[in-house]
Amino acid sequence: MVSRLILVLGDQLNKTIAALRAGDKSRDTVVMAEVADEASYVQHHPKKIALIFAAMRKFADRLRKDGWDLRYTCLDDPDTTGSIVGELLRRAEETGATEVIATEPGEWRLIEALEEAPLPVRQLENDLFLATHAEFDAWAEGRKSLRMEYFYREMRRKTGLLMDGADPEGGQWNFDHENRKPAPDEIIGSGPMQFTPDETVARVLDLVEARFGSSFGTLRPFSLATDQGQARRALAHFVTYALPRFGDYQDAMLDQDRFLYHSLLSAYINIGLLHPQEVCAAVEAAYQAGDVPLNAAEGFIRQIIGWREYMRGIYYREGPEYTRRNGLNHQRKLPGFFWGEETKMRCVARAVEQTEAEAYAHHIQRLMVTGNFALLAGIDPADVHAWYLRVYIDAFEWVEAPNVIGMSQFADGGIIASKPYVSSGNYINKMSDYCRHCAYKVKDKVGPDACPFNLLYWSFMERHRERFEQNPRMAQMYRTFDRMEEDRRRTVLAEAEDWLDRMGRGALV
Ligand code: FAD
Ligand code: DLZ
Ligand code: SF4
Repeated sequence: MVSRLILVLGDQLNKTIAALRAGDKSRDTVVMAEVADEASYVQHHPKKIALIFAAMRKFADRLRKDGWDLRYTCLDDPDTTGSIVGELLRRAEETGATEVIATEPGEWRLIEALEEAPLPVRQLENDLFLATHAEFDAWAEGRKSLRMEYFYREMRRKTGLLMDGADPEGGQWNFDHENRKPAPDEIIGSGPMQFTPDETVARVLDLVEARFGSSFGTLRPFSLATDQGQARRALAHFVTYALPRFGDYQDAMLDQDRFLYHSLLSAYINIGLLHPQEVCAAVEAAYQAGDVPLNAAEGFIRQIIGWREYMRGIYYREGPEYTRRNGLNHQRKLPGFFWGEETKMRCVARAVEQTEAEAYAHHIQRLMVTGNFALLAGIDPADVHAWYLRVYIDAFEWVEAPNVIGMSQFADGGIIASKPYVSSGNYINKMSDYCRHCAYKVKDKVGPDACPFNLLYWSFMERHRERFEQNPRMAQMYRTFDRMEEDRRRTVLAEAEDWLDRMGRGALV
C-alpha cells in the first residue's frame, strides 16, 4: 500500500479534523512544520507566534502518543526548507509518500500554494467550521443582499441551538437591543483564565524572543492556554464568570479594563483547540441550567454560528481579490500612533496600548475606535488590513479581512454592511469612560480642543455625500449637517482638513 502524508497546519490543531480522520495510522505520516514562510508572511504579534508554535508542539506530542508516525519541523531545524510545500516535498522524499491529504487551509495564499505543489495534494473540506461552502453558497445564491441576520437564522435551524421546536427560544431570534448597555462602574468578572508557561511553552518563548522579539507587540508575560485541556478550562471559566454579563456589556469599553465580560476564546477557536460546536454547547447548557440569561447566551452564540461562519463564507465566496478592494478610494497612510507613537486621543491610545501588550482588543474597540478612526480619516484599507492582520492574536485572513475590508472599512462596497460603521465622539463617550481622561473635549464640535472624531465624522460624510446621501439610514445625518450655519460647516470641514494635515506630517495629534 502506498504511504501518504497527512498535513496538519498550525491552525488545525484538533483530532477531529478531516485530514486526520481520512488518514491511516498504519501507513501514513503526519507532517507538522514551524516554517519561516508562515511566521513571516506578515510580521505577526510575537504572542501569536508563541501561541501557535507551543500549541503545535503539544498537539504533535498528543498525536504521537495516539500512535501516529509524525515528522515535526522546528523553526530552527537546520534542514528546513522554510515553507509548508517545501517541508511536504522533503518528507515525501524521506518516507516515499506519493500523495498528501490536507484539510483545506483558511487562507487563499496557502490553498493556492497547495494546489500548485509539485505533488498531488487532496484538500478536504475544513470541518472546524459549522457551515460547508455548499451550504453558504446555497444560502447566498440569488440573494440581493447578504445580510448576516438571515444566514444566522438558517444556522440556528441547522444546529438546533436555542431552538424551541421550529421557533427561536424566547420567541425572538435576536436580543441585540438588550445588549447595548454603556460601561458599568465596576467589573465583577475576574478576567480571562491564565496559565503558567510549562517547559514546552518556555522553550518556545525563548525561540520567539530571539527570532521575532523586535516585532510590534509584547511577548511576556505569556499566560495563554496552549492545549485543548487548558482551552476547555478557559471556556468553563468564561461561562461561569463572564458569560452572565456578556450580553449586557458587549458593546461597553472601559479605560481601566481590557477585557470586561468578553470570552477571549477567538484564538483558541481559530487554531482548533476549541471546536465552535463545543463552545456553543457549553453556552447553551449554562442557559438551560438557568445560570445565564437568554440575551447573553443568544448574543454569544450569534457571534459564533452567525458572524464567525458568515465572515468565513464571504471570504471564500468573494475570492482572493477581496483583500484589495478600496470601494471608497481611501489613500491616506496609517499614522504612527497605530504603532504606539503618542496620540492625544485617549480612546485610540488605550486600544493600541492594549493591542501591543495583549495582542487583543475587543470587538467594539476594533470596530468603533481604531476601525472607525481609520475609516473617518480615509486610511487606505490595504494598510488597515495589514495592521489588523499583524497585531491580533486571532488574526487569520479568512476572518480578519471580511471584518476589516467589509464590516469596518466599507471597502467592499457594502456586501457586509448596509452602511459604514462611522460615529462621532458621542458614541464613544456613551459606551466608555475614555473621554473623561482625554486631552480633547468630546462636547467640542470645533475649536482647538474639539474631539477629532467629531471633526472627521462630518468631513467623511461630506467627502462621500454622493454615495451615501440617498441611503435611508444616513439621510437624517445629512439633514442635520445641512441645517448647520454655512460658516459653521465650513469651519468644521477646514478644521478636519487641518487636523488630518497635521496627522500626516507626524505632529502630535
Ligand atoms: P467575544 O466578544 O467573547 O465573542 C465571542 C466569539 O464570537 C469570539 O471569540 C469569536 O469567535 C466570535 N466573533 C465575535 N464577533 C465576530 C466577528 N465579527 N467575526 C468573527 N467572529 C466573531 N475576529 C477574529 O477571530 N480574528 C480577527 O482577525 C478579527 N479581526 C477583526 C477586525 C475588526 C476590524 C473587527 C471589527 C472585528 C474583528 N474580529 C476578528 C471579530 C471580533 O472582534 C473578535 O472575534 C473578538 O473581538 C475576539 O475576542 P473574544 O474572543 O473576546 O470575543
Ligand atoms: C499563523 C501561523 C504561523 C505564525 N506559523 C505557522 C507555522 O509555522 N506552521 C503552520 O503550519 N502554520 C502556521 N501558522 C498558521 C498558518 O499561517 C495558517 O494555517 C494559514 O494562514 C491558513 O489559515
Ligand atoms: Fe476619543 Fe474624542 Fe473621547 Fe478623546 S474625546 S477619548 S478622541 S472620542
